[in-house]
Amino acid sequence: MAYTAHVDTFARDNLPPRELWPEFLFERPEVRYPERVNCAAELLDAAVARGWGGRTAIRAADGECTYLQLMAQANRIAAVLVEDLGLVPGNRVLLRGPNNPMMAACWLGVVKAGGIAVATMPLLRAKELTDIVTKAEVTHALCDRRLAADLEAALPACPTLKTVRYWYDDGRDALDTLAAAKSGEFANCPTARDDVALIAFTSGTTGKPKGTVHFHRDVLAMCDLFPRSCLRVAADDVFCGTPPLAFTFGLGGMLCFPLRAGASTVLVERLTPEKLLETIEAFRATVCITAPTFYRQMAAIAGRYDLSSLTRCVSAGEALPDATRQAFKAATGIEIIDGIGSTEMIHIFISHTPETVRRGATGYAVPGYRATVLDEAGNPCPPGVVGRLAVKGPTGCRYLADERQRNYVQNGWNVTGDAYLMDADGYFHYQARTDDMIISAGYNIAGPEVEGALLAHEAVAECGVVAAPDEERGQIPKAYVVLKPGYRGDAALVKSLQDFVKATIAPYKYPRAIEFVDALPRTETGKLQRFKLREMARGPG
Ligand code: 3UK
Repeated sequence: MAYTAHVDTFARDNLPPRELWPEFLFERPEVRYPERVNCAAELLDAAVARGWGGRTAIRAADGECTYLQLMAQANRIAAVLVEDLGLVPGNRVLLRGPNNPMMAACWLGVVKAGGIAVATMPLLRAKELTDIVTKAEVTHALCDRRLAADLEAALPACPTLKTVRYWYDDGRDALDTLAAAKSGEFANCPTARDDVALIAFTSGTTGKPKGTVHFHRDVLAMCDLFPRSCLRVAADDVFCGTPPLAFTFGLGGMLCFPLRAGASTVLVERLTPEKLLETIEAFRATVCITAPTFYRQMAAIAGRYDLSSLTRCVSAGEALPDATRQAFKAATGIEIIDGIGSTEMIHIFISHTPETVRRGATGYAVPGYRATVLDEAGNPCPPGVVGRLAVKGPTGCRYLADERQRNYVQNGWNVTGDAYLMDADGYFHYQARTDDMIISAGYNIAGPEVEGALLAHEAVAECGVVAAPDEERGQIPKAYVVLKPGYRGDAALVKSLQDFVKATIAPYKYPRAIEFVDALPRTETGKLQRFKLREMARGPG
């Protein structure tokens, strides 16, 4: 039996059977970690030991804190969990809050104490919280006081969850009060590199949420590959952006990547494109992390802000249309770094540097990962042929007690559910989600390609293209279009948009139906909710 620091073995006991794990690659020296390692201690105590204690770790509207202060606060929270709240290593701790310094300190504190962080997004409601608590048998919860209502509403249906404490609260039992009584010193739980550090739930649109299990080594691996080879983080970087810490895109980009490099992160709640631009200007941020829709909206107004500090931008969560890349470059001079990641893989596995960008491609396999495109039989497709994207590397999919493990992991490959083609130079070109392909009169049409064409039209602010049922063709591509200010959605504009698409891509792909809308349905992480558009396209009944 391998060494573990976990006393509560629930998470380990509910890992998929070994034969259903993906193949892991630990060839690169960066991802060879000692057998005992605590990733939160690596991000804080090791940083302080390196002499970074006085550097700024977190910046926020109401002040900033150094690495030393953040470590002390995480230590106090860890001490509260272990000494006051009875946490034993391996217990699952629900975290619920927007991106703010306490949310970050709580994540680090839980992991230092050997707990398993189960972070949840602010918009989740009682029903969704109940599903997560039940599935992960969560025992403790730390929650921002302002988000108490939905958690309280979930509690009666959550028998395993016995201990809840609130932060940004001055009550006698509040986390802040309990933490203030602690010294700021804590003996980190000596976790194994293969002990579970977090369970991240997917923001899937159908079925029960899936819990993806990640080890201490996985957190370090996400920090040591993409951020070094593609983003090239430096110690004086100032990060800012939108993805929630509860989304692994945000956990990495908004917290772990900067800490791993001695850099700092700006944590701001509820950002809009305007507020993100203000934040970049006010904090002189050097790195921006957000989703394609934000870049598109920011491009239109970027001229009003001083963005001279900004040097790198990362886009992930959904495909970055080339029209958005070009608009943002024209407005700011910055070549966005696109990257595809997933909750299952924890972070980005295909990307590029600003210099190695290729228009229309997501990039190449991040060093440390291998990627391929598989046909229906599971064999690699030749270059130029569309198939299913498959990857392997030092991180990979392990669902918590879930039958769907067999869908994501096939023959050792992580199969992400995306249709891609690889070109002769090893660049990967996104087509669509495998199950989102529009099949019209026998032709396969990828909605994102039609969207890419529409986005280059001067009248289009945003759009989404999905399958609408059609008597004759089975399905047709239907576009939902948000217009820029000053344009009117009439029949003439429909015709002009259709002609525009026909002149840009293969004419059979043009949107045979177009509907103008005020906004598109999106998730908290900026993803277009295509299933909602498909429901609209099916019409009532
Ligand atoms: C899609 C992309 C094209 C793709 C994520 C970075 O998005 C993240 O995780 P999720 O589990 O979704 C994964 C799916 O989203 N996708 C993400 N990025 C891109 N499609 N181009 C992209 N650049 O369908 C993928 O399978 O929510 C992203 C880091 C961590 C993450 N968890």
